[in-house]
Amino acid sequence: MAQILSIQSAVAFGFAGNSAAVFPLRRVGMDVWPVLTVNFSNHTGYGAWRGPVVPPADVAEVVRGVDDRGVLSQIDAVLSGYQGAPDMGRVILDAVDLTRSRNPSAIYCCDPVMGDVDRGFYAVPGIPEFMREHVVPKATIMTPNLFELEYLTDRRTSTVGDVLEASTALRSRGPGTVLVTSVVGRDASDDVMRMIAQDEHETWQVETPVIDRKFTGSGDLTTAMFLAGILEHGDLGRALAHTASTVYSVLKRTDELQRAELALVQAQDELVEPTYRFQASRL
Ligand code: PXL
Repeated sequence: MAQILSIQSAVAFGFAGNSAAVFPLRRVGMDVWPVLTVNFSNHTGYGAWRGPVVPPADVAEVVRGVDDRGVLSQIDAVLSGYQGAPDMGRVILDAVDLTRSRNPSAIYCCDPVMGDVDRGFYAVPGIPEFMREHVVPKATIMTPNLFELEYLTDRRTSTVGDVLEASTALRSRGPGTVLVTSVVGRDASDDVMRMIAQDEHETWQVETPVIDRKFTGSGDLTTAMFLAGILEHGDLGRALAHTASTVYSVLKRTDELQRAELALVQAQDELVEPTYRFQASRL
């Protein structure tokens, strides 16, 4: 069973960060050890929230305590998402270094959570810059949405070809595998949402119908499912297709139930046997 050290936010109400990733990862058979970067009442998309950012030194202490148990060598992947504070990035990279010193084959999967086309940047200042300069070179897998990809590579994209070039540019700076999410059809029909996955050997694309509403936490769920697929069998096209199928099926169910937050509990079986199945095509 793969073991994942997942350093992300936690919310009491709703599903974002670790609160959107931990249960799905466990539901598909991954052994997750959550480390919390913030302990908020709810995700920040509500515009108001309460609760602390965990001081980065305290996050480091938790990781150090796990290391004291002598178990970091069992970790297959470090996963990071919403960071909360600019100096959290350094603590996370230190956790990656420590984990790799215990298990040199551990991978680092980074969702560079900083913004999206609808909200612009929502990460606090300093985080995007740190991601671009220091995190990109260390990551094994990165899962930017289109907005984040454009920032990280300092490129604008309008066609799928542009996205592929930007993804290649990102890969050349560090992460061997890149998953680009929220690629909306600008050069094809507008009612399609694409994800594109690329590594040194292959590029795959999958298309799903657009559901006309926003789902906070869907990116966190997407990264978690993609990482699970890569850890489980390592097949890029299969991981991409399964990610699209499970995430779309959960979102569809969430929409049908008219829930404000992801219907992760109600739709948990979709994570294993998705109702809607999409094939990935090789580009
Ligand atoms: O889905 C990204 C995310 C994670 N964690 C927290 C957030 C958000 C996005 O708003 O607020 C706390």
